[in-house]
Amino acid sequence: MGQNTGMSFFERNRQDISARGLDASRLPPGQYLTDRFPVLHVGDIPDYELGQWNLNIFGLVDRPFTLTLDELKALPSVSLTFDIHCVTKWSKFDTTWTGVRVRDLFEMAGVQSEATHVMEHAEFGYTTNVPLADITTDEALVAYAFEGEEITPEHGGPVRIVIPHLYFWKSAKWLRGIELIPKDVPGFWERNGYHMYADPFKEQRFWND
Ligand SMILES: Nc1nc2c(c(=O)[nH]1)N[C@H]1C(S)=C(S)[C@@H](COP(=O)(O)O)O[C@H]1N2
Ligand SMILES: [Mo]
Repeated sequence: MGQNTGMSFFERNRQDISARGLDASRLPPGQYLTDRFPVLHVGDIPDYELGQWNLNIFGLVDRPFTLTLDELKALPSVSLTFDIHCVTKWSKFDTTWTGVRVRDLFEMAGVQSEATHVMEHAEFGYTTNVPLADITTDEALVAYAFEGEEITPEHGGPVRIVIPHLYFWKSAKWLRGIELIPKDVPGFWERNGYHMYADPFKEQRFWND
């Protein structure tokens, strides 16, 4: 063994990051940096007709509401740049997303005091659970643009969630609803062995991590 340098793909990748003048501590343990943008999901990509998509904010809120895409885009928006980390071990630095802060939508809805978590609901029944505190950060967005362009269908367009500080399965593509709930309930991957919280810097990939 050890004919080569002895360095693994992951070690070499981490060294390349420093060689490029980037801060390698941005890369969580067990991850590698890619410049590509892999496409990852279960099932089909929805094919929306114009005007068909909408978003429901519901559950433990005083004023549940539904937004069309035009209504969402008319709300105050921000463009933010951050790193994303998929549990299948790829990370991508400096991705820029435009959208509405989730907490601004929640302010419109009036979140009730019993709400502690949310369930994100996406097309075809994909769900993922997140604590309320983690989806109401400065960075958590209901995003409708990536790098200044509409989000392509394979990356979750017209609208997806982006929560950069958790593994990327917590960022539902083809978002259709955000439900405020009174306790933590597992979503799709969480019922199938994936971690309830999913902090990439703690490598919370699976149930017992
Ligand atoms: N609706 C939906 N959203 C999803 C998924 C999915 O299967 N369905 N996969 C998740 C996973 S595991 C990842 S890594 C990211 C991938 O996003 P991307 O294809 O834009 O890279 O989407 C997340 N959001
Ligand atoms: Mo993922």
